[in-house]
Parts: sequence; C-alpha cells; structure tokens
Amino acid sequence: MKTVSVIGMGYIGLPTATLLASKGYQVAGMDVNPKVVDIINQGKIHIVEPDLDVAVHKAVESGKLKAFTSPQKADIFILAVPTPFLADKKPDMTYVRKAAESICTVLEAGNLVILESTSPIGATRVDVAEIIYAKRPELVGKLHIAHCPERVLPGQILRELVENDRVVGGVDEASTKTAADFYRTFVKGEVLETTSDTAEMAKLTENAFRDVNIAFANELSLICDKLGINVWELIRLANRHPRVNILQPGPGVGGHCIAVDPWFIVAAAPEEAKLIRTAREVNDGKPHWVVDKVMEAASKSATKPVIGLLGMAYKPDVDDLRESPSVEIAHALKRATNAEIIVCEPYVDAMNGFKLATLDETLAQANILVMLTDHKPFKDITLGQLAGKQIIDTRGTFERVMG
Ligand code: SAJ
Repeated sequence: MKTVSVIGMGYIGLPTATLLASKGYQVAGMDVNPKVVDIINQGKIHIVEPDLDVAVHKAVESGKLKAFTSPQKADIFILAVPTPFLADKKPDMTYVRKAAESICTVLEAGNLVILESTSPIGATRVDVAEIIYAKRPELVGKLHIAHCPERVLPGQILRELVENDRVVGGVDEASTKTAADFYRTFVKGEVLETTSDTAEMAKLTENAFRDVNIAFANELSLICDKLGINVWELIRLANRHPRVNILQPGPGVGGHCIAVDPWFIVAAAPEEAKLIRTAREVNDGKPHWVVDKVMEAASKSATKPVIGLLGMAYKPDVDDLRESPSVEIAHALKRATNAEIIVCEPYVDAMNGFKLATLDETLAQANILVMLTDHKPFKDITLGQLAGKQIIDTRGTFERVMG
C-alpha cells in the first residue's frame, strides 16, 4: 500500500487524510499550525463536521494517520490548502505556492502530486508544476502532477468524499491516468479524466452555477418584498413546474467557496463573465438589504429596540463563520445603531466583537428577531415564543410556525 502526505489539515485535508487512512494508506497529515497537529495526534478534531471526530479517532488509533508540522516523504502528495481572494478579487495563490515549495525538500522521482484546492485556471501548471520544477529541475518529467478539485458539501463531507464523481486533470496524459487510478482506489463515484485547465474550470463553474441560481432566488426575494408577495410560497408554486427548480433566498451567500470562486472566472475573463459577476453582486448586496430591513424595524419599534440575531455560521448546522453574511450583518448593525444587539450561535463558543447568548436568552430579550442561519435548534421555536416581536425571516424558517 502506498504512502500519502496531505498538506493542509482543514475542512478538506483532514477528512481526506482520514478516509485514506481508513482505506489502508499510511497517511501523514501536515499543517503549519502546531495546535492543529497536536489535536489530531490526540485523535480529536478542530472543526465541526458530522462523524469526523469518530473517524479521526479511529484513524489515529490504528496508527494509519499521524500529523506533522513539516512535510513527510510519501508516494502521493495532496495539497489541500486555502485559495482565498485578494482585495481586488483576484485569486491569492500564496498558500498553494508555499505548499508546493514545502514538499520540494521531500519529493522523489515517481511521486504523484495532486492539487485539490479550488484554483484559477492554469494553477496546476504554474503554481504547482513550475514552482516544483524551478526548485527541483532534476525531477522534470519524473513526477506526475494533477488537479482533482474537491467537491464535497460541508456537513456531508465524509459521505460525499466517497460517493461524488471526481474530475481529474493532469498536466500531461500520464499524470491524468496515474492520479485517476489513485482516486479509483477509494472513490465509489465515477472518476472522469480531462486536462488540468478543464478540471480547474469545472470546479469554478460548479460553484458559479450555484451562485447564479442563488442570486436568482435572492433577487426574487427583493422583488417579492416590493410587490407584497410571499416569496417562499411563490417559489414552492413555481417549482411545481417540471423544469423549474428555484433555490432558496437567504441573507446572502457565505462560505469560502461559492462567495469566492466565481470571482476567479471573472478575473480570467472580465469582459465575458457578465452574468457571473452580476450574480456575485446580487448576492453580496443581500446582507445590506437585510440590515436596512432591521433598521426600518428598529425605527418602528414602540419600545427600546432589542435586536436578536439567530445564526452566525454561513449555513445551517456548521460552525464555519468564514465569509458569513450573518457575521457581516451583525457588524454592520453594530456600526449603524445604538440599539442592543443579541447574537445567538449555538455551534461556536465565541465570536469577535460580540458576547454570545443562548437561544432562550435571545427569545426572552429581543423584540426584533432576525432569522439568519436556520440551524436545527431554531426550527423548534414556537409561535408563542415569537409573540409580540417584529420578525425578519431571511430564510423562511418561521413560515411553518406562522403559516
Ligand atoms: N444558500 C442559499 N440558498 C440556497 C442554497 C445555499 O442562500 O438555496 C447559501 C448558504 O446559506 C451558504 C451559501 O449559499 O451561505 C453556500 O452554501 P452551499 O451549501 O450551497 O455550498 P457550500 O459553500 O457549503 O459548498 C459548495 C458546494 N458546491 C456546490 O454545491 C456547487 C460544494 O459541493 C463544494 O465542494 C464547496 O462549495 C467547495 O468547497 O467549493
């Protein structure tokens, strides 16, 4: 059985390393953060993802997964580091380049290097292959280098890692084949072969597709608000058409993927990517619209307004606050009003700038209640608990309660 070194022990790297360990690979997980390495080596996890704690515990206990702060020799290297964007919305490839550089000291002829991070077109050739070959010119033609974008949905990572189809694209045909064969050893879905450029674009396209569709729902929510139409009922009805499937409006689009990746397409083809850019702008505009609605409610409040914000994570039942529209709304409200703001986020212990309240405290104190992230515990809120409050429901959660 081959050895695998996974660089980056985050939301993708850690579950991937764990899955590979469970399939019998000897896996070294590498992370620059010594605290993360410590936690993993204790068989524990530093992120929230269903069932991951048990799987990591098992993998570490079996001796198949061990974490390190420096890269270890292996047959296969998987780079799973973040690719955020810069202030000008252009991709920031610093982490990928650093990860590629970091493995140069341990690479050997015959190794397979896979970039899993969502990346702009050309990154596998330029930010991985060129970087490695500049440092290790004697390895030119002796490595296999490919892109296989991760496609898993946070909250369902362990299942989707195995079940989803994968797109694999090498910098040359031999790389494509070698990388695809590796994925076939642990993926139940189909492994589809292409070039590294097309694999990069495929991943960006998937997320841009979802972003455009969410933007459609968000735009509808603004239109319906203006026209006095219940957008949730409208979408339910329109979706009864056999070829219509509208997504759900929300407070905006968050996370480190869908709110980021479409910009990589815009950066690559700014003239052509009109719809993709507009969708980003529509979704980025939604939190401001929510803030305006809350301010309007506060101005109408008969008593001193106390604003209760429910859910800070970027989507239901995860603990991830990155690029979360709810967090943006909380900070914007703090800047815009002197009214008391109560923040409830059951999945995290602390949040910058706010003291977190329990759901009971929030329901007891707030007279303006804003549903931002519809976590499971919020779905049990009853009509009685909403009585006498102004409600701003960005997710349609209270529709069921209020009818
Ligand atoms: N959202 C809505 N309305 C919807 C669906 C989602 O407002 O109807 C919002 C969510 O609340 C959240 C954001 O969109 O703020 C994104 O959530 P998501 O569940 O759509 O997606 P992510 O960001 O958690 O994961 C996406 C997935 N991509 C696609 O579904 C095309 C996942 O498969 C990718 O692997 C992941 O991005 C990634 O890492 O790129």
